[in-house]
Amino acid sequence: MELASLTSSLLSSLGVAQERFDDGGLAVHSPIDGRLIGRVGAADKAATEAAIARAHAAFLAWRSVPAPRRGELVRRFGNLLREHKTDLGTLVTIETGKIRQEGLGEVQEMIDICDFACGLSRQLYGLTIASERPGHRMMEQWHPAGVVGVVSAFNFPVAVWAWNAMLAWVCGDSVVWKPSERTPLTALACRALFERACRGMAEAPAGLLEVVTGGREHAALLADDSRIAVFSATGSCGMGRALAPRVAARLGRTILELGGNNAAIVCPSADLALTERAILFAAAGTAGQRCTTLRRLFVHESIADTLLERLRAAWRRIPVGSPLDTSTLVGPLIDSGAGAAMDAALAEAKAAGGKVFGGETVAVRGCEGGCYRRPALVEMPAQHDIVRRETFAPILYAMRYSSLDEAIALHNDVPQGLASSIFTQDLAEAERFLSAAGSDCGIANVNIGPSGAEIGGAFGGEKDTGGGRESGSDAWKGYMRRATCTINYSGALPLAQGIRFGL
Ligand code: UN1
Repeated sequence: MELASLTSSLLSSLGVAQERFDDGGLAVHSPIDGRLIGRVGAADKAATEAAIARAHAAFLAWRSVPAPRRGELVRRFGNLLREHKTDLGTLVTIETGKIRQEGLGEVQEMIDICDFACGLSRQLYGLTIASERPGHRMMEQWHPAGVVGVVSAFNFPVAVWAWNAMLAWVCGDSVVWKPSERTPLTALACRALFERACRGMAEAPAGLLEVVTGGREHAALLADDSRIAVFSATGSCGMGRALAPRVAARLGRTILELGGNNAAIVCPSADLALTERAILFAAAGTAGQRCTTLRRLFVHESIADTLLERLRAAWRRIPVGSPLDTSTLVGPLIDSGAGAAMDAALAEAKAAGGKVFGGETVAVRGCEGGCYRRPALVEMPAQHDIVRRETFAPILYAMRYSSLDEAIALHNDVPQGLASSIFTQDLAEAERFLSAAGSDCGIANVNIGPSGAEIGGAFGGEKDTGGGRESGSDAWKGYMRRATCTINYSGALPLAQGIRFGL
């Protein structure tokens, strides 16, 4: 079946009305073959502001609905995702080019965060604090923050939105979502499922989810609007640098999940078979288009020849092709611009003395308009500038090291600080890597690659990655406001710090 008609039948079965995806100013192309799969309407400034106003009105009602009832809405949405996992997963594959396994995995990640958020809706706990004054009690309360603006990227078009939206809803917030302009169709599908979840739940006001389709200027409208209490954005460091100051100018709150330049250190004692498989998934999976993709490899000099030879053999065999074909492991890049960026990075690496293996264009029959590249493995003599920058493509730079201190120093010597890993059987090495003087990233793993995190942990990173935390652990606190409350039941008025003040 043609991708356009497959897309249209998937959207219909997910409940999206035809006129929403076949008659708008924003053209959507599948990276699989570059052909048109839909046209959605782009919101103008007035429509964006009206969407924020509707979301704000929804927040005013939703904040007073008991949190476990808010969790019930998220539970219903999760059940619809279970029911439609295959259709939505296939749509993710068509719109982003990620392989079927990963498209399904993305929807599973949404289901997981629904379960997590539903449980959380009964656990939004605050502390009680011992007061220094007699007859006084202190406590913390967590209250809904307001409207959460979510700007999401093409590579995880629905899961990363879900991390934000599910927490926002159980926390009593409403959501205005600006999806990537390359992936608005999956956003429309999520909205249709969410509207179904809301039906039959009287407490759920209209406006809990507003989808604003468009480009950077729409993200800027959200950044500038003081009705957006929390601005959560995923994308490049450049995007974060452009938008964060706008939110800061109005003293708003941001949750930023920006670029990564993730590494693995492979120590002499590493289990090489396991390490090889982990590197393959982390570096070549999702065609190198995860923010957690493995981009730098530091291999101990004593095992470098062996490991690099094994990796080259694996790289040679990676099936590159249509992501709809179940034997494919690496699908297309998002567009030809991404292909050009990959070519430019490889040329720069070569000029700096890198030995490039792979990286060539792959012709895929029936997918001539897609941008397919074999993943590249580049052995670098040193951590050159090109290695320190994030190129959103499947390029793995490998370097040799002789001492762990040197490897950790090189590991941390990049602007980004998202995900990291070490492969070792030596407990002391693993602990050093995880210690305060080890990896400086928000995610640090042992004998697992840097990508493919579970939703239960807080997700995000340091330095140019932006410092935000989303998803599990206590990331929910970023979506609420904390009130410190002191109650005096003493009948007297002792002042804190023993201050005497009175006539
Ligand atoms: C991203 O690429 O923006 O840890 C998110 C992972 C996924 C999420 C990636 N769970 O690789």
